[in-house]
Amino acid sequence: DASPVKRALISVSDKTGIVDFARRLAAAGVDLVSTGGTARALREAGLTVSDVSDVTEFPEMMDGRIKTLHPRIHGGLLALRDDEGHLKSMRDHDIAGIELLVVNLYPFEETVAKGAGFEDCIENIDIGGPAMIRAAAKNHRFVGVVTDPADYETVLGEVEGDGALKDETKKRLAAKAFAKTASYDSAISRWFAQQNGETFPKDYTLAGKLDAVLRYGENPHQEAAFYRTGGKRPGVATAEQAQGKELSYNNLNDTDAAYELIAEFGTEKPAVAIIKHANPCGVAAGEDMLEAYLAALRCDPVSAFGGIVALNQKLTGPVAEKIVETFTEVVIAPDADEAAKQVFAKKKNLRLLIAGGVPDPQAPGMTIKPLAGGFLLQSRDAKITRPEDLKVVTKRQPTDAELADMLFAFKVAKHVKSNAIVYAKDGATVGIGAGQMSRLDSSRIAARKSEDAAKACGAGAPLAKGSVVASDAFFPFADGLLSAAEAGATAVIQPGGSMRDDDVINAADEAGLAMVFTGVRHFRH
Ligand code: 93A
Repeated sequence: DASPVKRALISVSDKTGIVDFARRLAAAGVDLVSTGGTARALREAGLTVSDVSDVTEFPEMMDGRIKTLHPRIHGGLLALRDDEGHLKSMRDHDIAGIELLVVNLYPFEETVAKGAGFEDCIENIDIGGPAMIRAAAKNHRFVGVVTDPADYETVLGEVEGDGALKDETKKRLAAKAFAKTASYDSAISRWFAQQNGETFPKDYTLAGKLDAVLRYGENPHQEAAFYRTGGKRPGVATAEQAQGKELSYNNLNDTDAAYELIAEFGTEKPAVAIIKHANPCGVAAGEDMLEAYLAALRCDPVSAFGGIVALNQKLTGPVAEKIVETFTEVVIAPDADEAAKQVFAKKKNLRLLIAGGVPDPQAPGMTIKPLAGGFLLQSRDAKITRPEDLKVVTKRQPTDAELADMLFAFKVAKHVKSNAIVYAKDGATVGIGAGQMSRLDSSRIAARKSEDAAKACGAGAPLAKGSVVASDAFFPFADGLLSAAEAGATAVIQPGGSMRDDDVINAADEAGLAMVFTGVRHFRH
């Protein structure tokens, strides 16, 4: 139904670009009708606009709560132009058709995000806007509905062309309009449930905005896309890509794991993580970023090939020079200096992400895991272990150096898939065992990795000699612990809480180990 656009109703909170858009509509012969603030803005720009209140013959009232909620407006949007009965109603009740609706809603989410009070948030729930959007979208055969300034240009192109909107355009705009009202209402419902103290409302709706259709998913035969949920957490979703190839599904997943891990270290002192398959293969923190990178790389240089590197401070030229010596897929940092950018510019494929900041590891948030027929929702693991949380359970007290390494290793273990075992020494991992079904296997793998690393860097003994070991959950038996001692660990950090804690503590005492309990478990799957 390519009927010409004769009348447009414009009612927008975000007035960006609206004057130019309206001016070109008017020039194409379209009559403009607007609500108070929008009409004012258009008039100030010299345009001729009718007021909605003149159309409805009702003033805008109740602080603007009632503006467009009127049969003259909704009839004009909803009437089927090929239905005799509808046309008769229009004539009988003096309802004129509206062929184009341009609306963007009261900024509810923005109001919540800036920390406004309850009443202010409530007032920013738009009622008339979504009602009109849904009416126009339902009647998309006859009405075009624009809810996104990004569509202004397409609409103008068609109206300035033959005066009408194409059917396929109206259909596309209608789908977008319903997505808009759905995500608007889902934000309100989640916020409202939260106000009532419900963390998990009866119905949970999640809305995202398509950021990119990816080339493929985890594997080439899977389709995939990346959606933004509007969260402001600095990281892979909000970072700017300064250079490099398009990010893949696995890149995005791994880079997220890398940056969330690096967030544990704040920004005060340099820290580096190298990630493969969403697990760290080397992590180091220290006084100097270049040394930290080299220490992280030393842990498992074989796995680091094709890895993701995350830094917690600005990437500089000398560090960039070292990174490009190993084939690397993605580098993410809060910032990068000119020298670093120049080094990377020579590696066209290398993706550089500038995140702007490092997220707060303690910030609340939710994580979602899909499963057949539903999804699991949980609050993110925002738990931090501090020195005062540690309980020494062995006869031997840990040394200061052991303590520092234990806290470091436990931070890393939190970001290793379970079962996680992490050996660390001098602020660097020296062996990581991830994702095994038995803790003993993770322990053995981590120990073997420390032997491989020693060979690779020409060290005389396995790097785990004289290290500390962290476990993401308690050792159920003494065997895992003893295998760590055998590998060269002198101190152990673990949550504790096993039925056989006494056996494990005795074994530690016999082996001369120092051991601390954190009381906190960090499973990650
Ligand atoms: O308070 S409302 O829910 N009641 C209405 O009848 C109504 N009609 C349009 N809000 C309503 N609107 C919204 O007003 C629009 O969705 C738009 O966001 C805003 C534009 O107001 P103004 O033109 O006065 O700036």
